Amino acid sequence: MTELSRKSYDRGHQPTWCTGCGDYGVLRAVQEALAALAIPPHLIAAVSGIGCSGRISGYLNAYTFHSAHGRALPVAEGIKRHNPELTVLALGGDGDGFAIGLGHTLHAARRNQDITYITMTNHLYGLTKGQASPVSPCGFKGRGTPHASSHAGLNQALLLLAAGAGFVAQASSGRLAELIELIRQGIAYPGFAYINVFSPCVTYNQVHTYAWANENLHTAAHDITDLTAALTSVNESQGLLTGVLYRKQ
Ligand SMILES: Cc1ncc(C[n+]2csc(CCOP(=O)(O)OP(=O)(O)O)c2C)c(N)n1
Ligand code: SF4
Repeated sequence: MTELSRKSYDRGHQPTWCTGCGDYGVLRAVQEALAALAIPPHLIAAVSGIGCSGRISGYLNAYTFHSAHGRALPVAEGIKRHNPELTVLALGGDGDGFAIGLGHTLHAARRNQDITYITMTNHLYGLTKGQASPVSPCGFKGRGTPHASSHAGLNQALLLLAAGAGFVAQASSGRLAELIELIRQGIAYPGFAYINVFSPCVTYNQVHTYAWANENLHTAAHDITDLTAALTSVNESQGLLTGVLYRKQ
């Protein structure tokens, strides 16, 4: 049997993401995590939504499906239901999963199928050139939102915890080793696993940069088996925590 390495999950297509985009780190981390788990590519299905982040499915060597905007999860759920032996990943942007796809996100967490859902959060709509997303904080000015967002941003981890996700984690795409390990744990978790990655858009977002992530994200220190503790610290930190935030026993 050939040994699996990161390259085993590389389809050989050159990504079209801007130089420095955080999504490169996510692609690399997914490939490394799959290699660490030694899951053969023919036993993996990766489904993405639409957005810059949605291109990730085209770069992975596995069965992949580039679905419609906000619809990665229902496609992933259907695949898992009919092919339970597959390792199923769903991937997309914060707009994909928390604007048009929010209903699917919450219900997928509630249904707790064994799927790993990874969001690449750049706090805006990258593909359509920088409009605010539901995760953009109040006051955020994007190219398509020049008068600033007038609403508070959603706390993604808090929503997923409340909806019943069994595994919730957050990471920065700039910290590769931690990201690989969290994705590895999420895929290995036997239930719905959510990993939110702060993945900077270097072209349209001059606020949520790699430096912003280093300054503002702190490692979670609560008991990750205690849902009440997780809800409290994720709420009080406004979601700016990294590491495993909750793991249902
Ligand atoms: C049904 C539908 N509505 C709107 C669009 C236009 N659209 C394409 S990508 C996108 C948002 C992308 O933002 P996000 O999901 O955060 O991904 P990113 O590009 O930032 O990675 C939108 C609104 C679409 N493709 N399909
Ligand atoms: S526009 Fe932003 S999100 Fe899209 S590829 Fe470029 S840096 Fe990445």
